[in-house]
Amino acid sequence: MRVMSTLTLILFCAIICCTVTEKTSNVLSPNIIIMLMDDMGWGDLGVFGQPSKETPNLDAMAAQGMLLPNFYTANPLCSPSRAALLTGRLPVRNGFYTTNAHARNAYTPQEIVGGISKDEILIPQMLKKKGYVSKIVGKWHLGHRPQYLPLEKGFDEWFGAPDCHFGPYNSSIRPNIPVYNNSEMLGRYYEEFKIDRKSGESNLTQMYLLEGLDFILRQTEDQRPFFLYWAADATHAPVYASKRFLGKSQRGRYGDAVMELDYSVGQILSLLRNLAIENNTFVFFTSDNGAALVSGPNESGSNGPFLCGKQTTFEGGMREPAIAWWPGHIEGGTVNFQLANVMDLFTTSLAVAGITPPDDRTLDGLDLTPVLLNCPHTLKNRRVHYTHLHTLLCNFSSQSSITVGMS
Ligand SMILES: [Ca+2]
Repeated sequence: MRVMSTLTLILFCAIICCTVTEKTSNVLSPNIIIMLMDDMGWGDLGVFGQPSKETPNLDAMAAQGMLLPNFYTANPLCSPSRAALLTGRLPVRNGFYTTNAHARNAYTPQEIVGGISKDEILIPQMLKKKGYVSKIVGKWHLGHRPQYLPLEKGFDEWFGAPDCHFGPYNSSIRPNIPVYNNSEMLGRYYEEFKIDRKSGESNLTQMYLLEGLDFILRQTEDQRPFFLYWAADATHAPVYASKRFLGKSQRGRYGDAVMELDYSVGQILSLLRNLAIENNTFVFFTSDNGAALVSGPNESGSNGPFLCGKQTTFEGGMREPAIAWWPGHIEGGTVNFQLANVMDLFTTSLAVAGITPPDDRTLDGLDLTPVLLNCPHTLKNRRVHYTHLHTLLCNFSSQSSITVGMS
């Protein structure tokens, strides 16, 4: 296995942390980390009221940063949500807008041939203007054919898979989903990358954690600003966790997966502090869509008080847990009820990096930095309307009060 062991990485950290701290003041552009969970619900975090209170690291992240209770996805399904986040554009603009039932672009298992358009501009492509190095760790889901893969869309590194970890499949016509390191296919889920469907045991989250930590370390040592898109998928059915976490949660296997992701978030934030780059790293935590009640009680999370979940445009499908963290810039322990959206992460990331957004297209995301950096400031004049077919339509120019409609 190419992924280094936890002990090796800790030793590695201890050695280089001492050497990089003095250098990091030369890095002016803030690093950006977006942690995107898969099918994690608004109600899965202790800070949002989860009674089990098994997310101490995320709760601490919120205490040190800003909680955004009114944060939404652009579509209650993996692919269009991720496309909207990375392009800053509505699903109906970026081409990822249909549903599982229609499945033209919105969902990309092996049989689907579509993918992200070459004309769409993604966050890492823009960040290159200022010398950022970008890595995606985990699930891509914007097309599995070579021309659609992450390294074709601005990412410099990738460790993860193009699709969901569904399976196992045993057909030569429908093989298991591959796992890549950059452009090299390392193996497949259920084969070289084990997921035990019976026990739920898998080391994938640990691998994704170590890949993220290793990337942060290397870029810090090289004094290069970085963008880490950490897209772990343990809370997507079939949910999984490593042996250390299995059986530990009061909430069953799904809770075990949440606990391991929470632990991983804590490890990443701790590394930023140990490297003394926490004041120069903007971190945002959220999920791609609401908890997947369609996956059944043992493999789905909680949407708190909100109705329904994934694959619906009710609140439970659209509203996401969201925490912004940037010590020294975002005031700790703040809560802002700004109506916000995953598309804002495109515009906000560019603002954090000091990059002008592209002017040759309509962008639907807003720059949230006035909200994040000047709480309790809020942006006005935003309307959000959800319509049928899992499509989010927005009008940001209206002078009307905020309205939220569901169908
Ligand atoms: Ca998802």
